[in-house]
Amino acid sequence: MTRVLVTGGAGFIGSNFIRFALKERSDWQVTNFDSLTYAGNLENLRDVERDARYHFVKGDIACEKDLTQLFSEPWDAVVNFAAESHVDRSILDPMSFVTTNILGTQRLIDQARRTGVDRYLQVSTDEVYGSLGKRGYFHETTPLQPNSPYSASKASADLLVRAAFHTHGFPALVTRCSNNYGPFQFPEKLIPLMITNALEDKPLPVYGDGMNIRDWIHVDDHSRAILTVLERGTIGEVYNIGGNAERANIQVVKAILKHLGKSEDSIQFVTDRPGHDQRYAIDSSKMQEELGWEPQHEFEVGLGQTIDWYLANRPWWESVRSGEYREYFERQYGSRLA
Ligand code: NAD
Ligand code: TDX
Repeated sequence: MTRVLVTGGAGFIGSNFIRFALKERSDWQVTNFDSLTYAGNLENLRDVERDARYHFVKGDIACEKDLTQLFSEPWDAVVNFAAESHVDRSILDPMSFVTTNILGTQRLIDQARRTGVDRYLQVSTDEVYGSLGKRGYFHETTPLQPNSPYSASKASADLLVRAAFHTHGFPALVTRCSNNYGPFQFPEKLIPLMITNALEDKPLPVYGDGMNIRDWIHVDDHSRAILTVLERGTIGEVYNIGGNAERANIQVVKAILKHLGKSEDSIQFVTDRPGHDQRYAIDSSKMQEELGWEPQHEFEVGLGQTIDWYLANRPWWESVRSGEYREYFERQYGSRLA
């Protein structure tokens, strides 16, 4: 059995990866270590919780005591998804991003080095490269120029991982992926926020002029890329992962409304996000040429399926949209929406 530790596995992408890995690798035993923040939800893994090869441990990657306990037995591989992941929250409250994304990553590296792992994969983001103008792409060699507290904390983590590799020969890999979409994404991110607001006949808050561009990738394609890099990537390397689907935000919002048969009158242009990155676009040719991976989901098809998933899973998003989420939503949009 290969013992794999997945941190942050109760979130959107981590839960998708765990489900995928258990299906694809019958000789894997997967432990999900997650502190269950507002974004962590064990409902996301209801279908695998009875699988004898799956275990859940509640704990915090920034807590030395939790990690010492977790690493009392060695792991073959570690995949670090655990993070504060939302840019707008990092603008309101950067400290939790520093604690989890930077301190937590270094603590994980230290424990993994101390006990010895075969491979450690750091799940990073294209946002570490900053923002593009109309032309060009992010390559693995593009300088890091993060613009938000979130992306600065992710870039810091990438540099700590790089330093561990160069200094100690730590067997690390880094992936940098573009914007994910798909089932179980917390409805604070653009696509699920717009779908759920539309379903509740609420305003759809589009930042600025809606012309900022993101490169969208289906979460299933991201999970497959992570498994590929973990197993076959070259230690010490960075891999960009993109969806080849650049769309302006307003296009995405209109496509959602069209799929739901709703009027565009609910779109409300609101005050822009401070420091809002204009465009992200990923060159993932290294993934294709070296590892034979490429995205398989066509954006408009995947978006339609995702909308249908939210239509069919109303209890899931209604429950996560309660409590703390409402407080956040008020802070975020209270002064922006008329
Ligand atoms: P998410 O916010 O849905 O999930 C994060 C998970 O980490 C949650 O389950 C949360 O409980 C857990 N967590 C947070 N702090 C923790 C801590 N201190 N200790 C243990 N667990 C903790 O995020 P996501 O969208 O699934 O993103 C997962 C990873 O992928 C992140 O590292 C993110 O930076 C990266 N990423 C995300 C995207 C995207 O589009 N969502 C794109 C590229 C990269
Ligand atoms: O209400 C909104 N209105 C709006 O116009 C929200 C929430 C977002 N937006 C815009 C901002 C961005 O241009 O939509 C775009 C996408 O926003 P987010 O979903 O917040 O994603 P982004 O800021 O691009 O970051 C995402 O991709 C990279 C993830 O949240 C990160 O975790 C990942 O690393």
